[in-house]
Amino acid sequence: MFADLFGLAIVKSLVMPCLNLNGLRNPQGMVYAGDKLFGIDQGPGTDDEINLMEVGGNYGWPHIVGYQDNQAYRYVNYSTVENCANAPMYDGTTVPEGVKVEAQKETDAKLDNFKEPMKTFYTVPNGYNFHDPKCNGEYVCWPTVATTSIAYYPKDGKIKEFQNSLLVTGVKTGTLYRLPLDADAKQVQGEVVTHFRTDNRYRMVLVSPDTSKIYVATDNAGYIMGKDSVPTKEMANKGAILVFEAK
Ligand SMILES: [Ca+2]
Ligand SMILES: [Ca+2]
Repeated sequence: MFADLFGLAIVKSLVMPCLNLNGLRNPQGMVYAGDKLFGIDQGPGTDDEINLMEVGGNYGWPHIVGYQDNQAYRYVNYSTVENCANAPMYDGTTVPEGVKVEAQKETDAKLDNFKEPMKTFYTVPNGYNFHDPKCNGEYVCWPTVATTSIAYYPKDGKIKEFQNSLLVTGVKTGTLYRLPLDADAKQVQGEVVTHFRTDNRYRMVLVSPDTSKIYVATDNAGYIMGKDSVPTKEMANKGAILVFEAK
Protein backbone atom coordinates (compact mmCIF):
# COMPACT_ATOMS: atom_id res chain seq x y z
CA MET A 1 0.00 0.00 0.00
CA PHE A 2 2.75 2.46 0.96
CA ALA A 3 4.57 1.77 -2.30
CA ASP A 4 1.39 2.64 -4.21
CA LEU A 5 0.71 5.82 -2.24
CA PHE A 6 4.20 7.26 -2.39
CA GLY A 7 5.42 5.78 -5.64
CA LEU A 8 8.19 3.86 -3.95
CA ALA A 9 9.56 0.67 -5.41
CA ILE A 10 10.98 -0.47 -2.08
CA VAL A 11 9.75 0.35 1.41
CA LYS A 12 12.50 0.08 4.01
CA SER A 13 11.77 -1.45 7.38
CA LEU A 14 10.41 1.11 9.83
CA VAL A 15 11.24 -1.07 12.83
CA MET A 16 14.01 0.36 15.02
CA PRO A 17 16.46 -2.09 16.59
CA CYS A 18 15.80 -2.65 20.30
CA LEU A 19 18.41 -1.21 22.69
CA ASN A 20 19.01 -3.16 25.87
CA LEU A 21 20.55 -0.61 28.29
CA ASN A 22 20.77 -0.93 32.06
CA GLY A 23 21.65 1.33 34.99
CA LEU A 24 20.46 4.67 33.62
CA ARG A 25 18.97 7.15 36.13
CA ASN A 26 17.40 10.02 34.20
CA PRO A 27 18.43 9.96 30.53
CA GLN A 28 16.81 12.86 28.69
CA GLY A 29 18.38 12.48 25.27
CA MET A 30 20.47 10.44 22.85
CA VAL A 31 21.95 11.29 19.46
CA TYR A 32 23.87 9.54 16.72
CA ALA A 33 27.26 10.89 15.63
CA GLY A 34 28.03 8.75 12.61
CA ASP A 35 27.32 5.19 13.73
CA LYS A 36 27.94 5.92 17.43
CA LEU A 37 25.07 6.64 19.81
CA PHE A 38 25.81 9.12 22.61
CA GLY A 39 23.50 9.76 25.56
CA ILE A 40 23.13 12.03 28.58
CA ASP A 41 22.12 10.88 32.06
CA GLN A 42 21.40 13.15 35.05
CA GLY A 43 23.20 12.26 38.29
CA PRO A 44 21.66 12.63 41.77
CA GLY A 45 23.79 15.48 43.15
CA THR A 46 27.00 15.10 41.16
CA ASP A 47 28.08 13.45 37.94
CA ASP A 48 25.68 14.23 35.13
CA GLU A 49 27.10 12.02 32.40
CA ILE A 50 27.91 11.76 28.70
CA ASN A 51 27.86 8.09 27.74
CA LEU A 52 28.62 6.05 24.66
CA MET A 53 25.56 3.82 24.44
CA GLU A 54 26.39 0.17 23.75
CA VAL A 55 23.93 -2.71 23.56
CA GLY A 56 23.89 -4.66 26.83
CA GLY A 57 25.85 -1.98 28.70
CA ASN A 58 25.23 -1.31 32.39
CA TYR A 59 25.62 2.40 33.17
CA GLY A 60 25.85 1.95 36.91
CA TRP A 61 22.82 3.47 38.63
CA PRO A 62 22.12 3.13 41.53
CA HIS A 63 25.35 1.34 42.46
CA ILE A 64 27.78 3.71 40.72
CA VAL A 65 27.44 7.39 39.83
CA GLY A 66 29.88 8.77 37.26
CA TYR A 67 33.19 6.94 37.53
CA GLN A 68 33.65 3.96 39.87
CA ASP A 69 35.81 6.14 42.12
CA ASN A 70 34.14 6.15 45.58
CA GLN A 71 33.86 9.95 45.47
CA ALA A 72 30.95 11.86 47.09
CA TYR A 73 28.40 9.07 46.61
CA ARG A 74 26.95 6.15 48.53
CA TYR A 75 24.13 3.89 47.40
CA VAL A 76 21.20 4.79 49.67
CA ASN A 77 17.74 3.23 49.58
CA TYR A 78 14.60 5.28 50.30
CA SER A 79 12.14 2.42 49.75
CA THR A 80 11.60 1.75 53.49
CA VAL A 81 11.33 5.43 54.53
CA GLU A 82 7.95 6.49 55.87
CA ASN A 83 6.51 9.49 54.03
CA CYS A 84 9.24 9.10 51.46
CA ALA A 85 8.03 12.00 49.29
CA ASN A 86 8.79 14.50 52.05
CA ALA A 87 12.09 12.99 53.19
CA PRO A 88 15.14 15.23 52.72
CA MET A 89 17.18 14.53 49.60
CA TYR A 90 20.49 12.74 50.06
CA ASP A 91 23.18 15.12 48.90
CA GLY A 92 26.19 12.83 48.75
CA THR A 93 27.33 13.67 52.27
CA THR A 94 24.57 13.43 54.90
CA VAL A 95 22.30 10.38 54.83
CA PRO A 96 18.85 11.46 56.12
CA GLU A 97 17.46 9.61 59.16
CA GLY A 98 15.72 6.35 58.29
CA VAL A 99 17.37 6.02 54.89
CA LYS A 100 19.26 2.76 54.48
CA VAL A 101 22.83 2.79 53.19
CA GLU A 102 23.02 -0.18 50.82
CA ALA A 103 26.72 0.26 50.01
CA GLN A 104 29.42 2.60 51.27
CA LYS A 105 31.69 2.22 48.25
CA GLU A 106 31.07 2.14 44.52
CA THR A 107 33.89 -0.41 44.22
CA ASP A 108 31.71 -2.88 46.19
CA ALA A 109 29.55 -3.20 43.07
CA LYS A 110 30.50 -5.90 40.56
CA LEU A 111 28.36 -5.14 37.53
CA ASP A 112 28.41 -7.15 34.31
CA ASN A 113 29.45 -5.01 31.35
CA PHE A 114 29.74 -1.79 33.38
CA LYS A 115 30.33 1.30 31.23
CA GLU A 116 32.00 4.35 32.72
CA PRO A 117 30.97 7.75 31.33
CA MET A 118 33.08 9.54 28.74
CA LYS A 119 32.68 12.81 30.63
CA THR A 120 30.93 14.08 33.75
CA PHE A 121 29.43 17.42 34.84
CA TYR A 122 30.92 17.29 37.46
CA THR A 123 32.76 14.85 39.69
CA VAL A 124 33.73 16.19 43.13
CA PRO A 125 35.80 14.69 45.98
CA ASN A 126 34.57 13.31 49.28
CA GLY A 127 33.95 16.11 51.75
CA TYR A 128 32.60 18.50 49.11
CA ASN A 129 30.38 21.17 50.72
CA PHE A 130 26.85 20.73 49.34
CA HIS A 131 25.44 23.37 51.70
CA ASP A 132 26.36 26.84 50.48
CA PRO A 133 24.67 29.31 52.89
CA LYS A 134 23.87 31.77 50.05
CA CYS A 135 22.05 29.03 48.14
CA ASN A 136 18.28 29.34 48.66
CA GLY A 137 17.46 26.57 46.17
CA GLU A 138 20.12 24.20 47.36
CA TYR A 139 20.06 21.61 44.61
CA VAL A 140 20.80 24.37 42.07
CA CYS A 141 24.21 24.84 43.69
CA TRP A 142 25.11 21.16 43.60
CA PRO A 143 27.77 20.23 41.04
CA THR A 144 25.42 19.06 38.30
CA VAL A 145 24.14 21.08 35.34
CA ALA A 146 20.93 19.02 34.86
CA THR A 147 21.50 17.83 31.31
CA THR A 148 18.29 18.02 29.27
CA SER A 149 19.14 17.39 25.61
CA ILE A 150 21.95 16.43 23.26
CA ALA A 151 22.58 17.15 19.58
CA TYR A 152 25.42 16.51 17.16
CA TYR A 153 26.98 19.31 15.11
CA PRO A 154 28.33 17.67 11.92
CA LYS A 155 31.91 17.61 10.63
CA ASP A 156 31.00 19.69 7.60
CA GLY A 157 28.77 22.20 9.42
CA LYS A 158 29.00 25.91 8.56
CA ILE A 159 30.13 26.99 12.05
CA LYS A 160 33.77 25.88 11.96
CA GLU A 161 34.29 26.14 15.72
CA PHE A 162 31.39 23.74 16.33
CA GLN A 163 32.29 21.06 13.76
CA ASN A 164 32.20 17.45 14.98
CA SER A 165 30.96 18.33 18.48
CA LEU A 166 28.23 17.15 20.80
CA LEU A 167 26.00 19.97 22.08
CA VAL A 168 24.36 19.55 25.50
CA THR A 169 21.93 21.84 27.32
CA GLY A 170 22.15 22.41 31.08
CA VAL A 171 18.82 23.45 32.58
CA LYS A 172 20.20 24.93 35.82
CA THR A 173 22.92 27.01 34.26
CA GLY A 174 21.58 28.69 31.10
CA THR A 175 24.56 27.31 29.24
CA LEU A 176 25.21 25.23 26.13
CA TYR A 177 28.05 22.77 26.68
CA ARG A 178 30.08 21.71 23.64
CA LEU A 179 32.12 18.51 23.65
CA PRO A 180 34.52 18.11 20.69
CA LEU A 181 34.80 14.55 19.35
CA ASP A 182 37.86 12.84 17.90
CA ALA A 183 38.22 12.40 14.13
CA ASP A 184 36.39 9.06 14.17
CA ALA A 185 33.59 10.51 16.36
CA LYS A 186 34.16 7.70 18.86
CA GLN A 187 35.49 9.65 21.84
CA VAL A 188 34.93 12.96 23.56
CA GLN A 189 38.27 14.77 23.57
CA GLY A 190 39.62 17.84 25.29
CA GLU A 191 37.84 20.09 27.72
CA VAL A 192 34.17 20.98 27.68
CA VAL A 193 33.56 24.41 26.09
CA THR A 194 30.71 26.66 27.24
CA HIS A 195 28.57 28.93 25.04
CA PHE A 196 25.44 31.13 25.00
CA ARG A 197 25.25 31.94 28.75
CA THR A 198 21.92 33.63 29.53
CA ASP A 199 19.51 33.72 32.49
CA ASN A 200 17.29 30.89 31.28
CA ARG A 201 16.61 27.21 31.76
CA TYR A 202 17.81 25.49 28.59
CA ARG A 203 15.52 22.57 27.82
CA MET A 204 16.40 21.49 24.29
CA VAL A 205 18.97 22.17 21.56
CA LEU A 206 18.63 21.54 17.82
CA VAL A 207 20.81 22.38 14.82
CA SER A 208 19.10 24.00 11.80
CA PRO A 209 19.04 21.79 8.67
CA ASP A 210 21.55 24.08 6.91
CA THR A 211 23.75 24.06 10.09
CA SER A 212 23.97 27.89 10.22
CA LYS A 213 21.84 28.24 13.37
CA ILE A 214 21.52 26.66 16.80
CA TYR A 215 18.02 26.64 18.33
CA VAL A 216 17.57 26.45 22.11
CA ALA A 217 14.14 26.05 23.76
CA THR A 218 13.74 27.50 27.28
CA ASP A 219 11.54 26.55 30.26
CA ASN A 220 8.87 28.85 31.63
CA ALA A 221 9.43 28.17 35.36
CA GLY A 222 11.98 26.91 37.88
CA TYR A 223 15.29 27.87 39.44
CA ILE A 224 18.45 28.83 37.61
CA MET A 225 21.88 29.74 38.83
CA GLY A 226 22.11 33.50 38.46
CA LYS A 227 25.23 35.16 37.10
CA ASP A 228 26.15 36.20 40.66
CA SER A 229 26.09 32.48 41.69
CA VAL A 230 22.85 32.87 43.67
CA PRO A 231 19.79 30.83 42.56
CA THR A 232 16.91 32.83 41.14
CA LYS A 233 13.58 32.32 39.40
CA GLU A 234 14.06 35.50 37.38
CA MET A 235 14.56 34.49 33.75
CA ALA A 236 15.22 36.53 30.64
CA ASN A 237 13.18 34.57 28.07
CA LYS A 238 10.55 32.28 29.58
CA GLY A 239 9.07 29.65 27.28
CA ALA A 240 10.95 30.83 24.19
CA ILE A 241 13.03 29.51 21.32
CA LEU A 242 16.37 31.31 21.16
CA VAL A 243 18.17 31.39 17.82
CA PHE A 244 21.95 31.67 17.77
CA GLU A 245 23.40 32.36 14.34
CA ALA A 246 27.06 32.58 13.35
CA LYS A 247 28.08 36.01 12.00
CA1 LIG B 1 26.51 6.09 34.91
CA1 LIG C 1 31.51 7.88 41.31
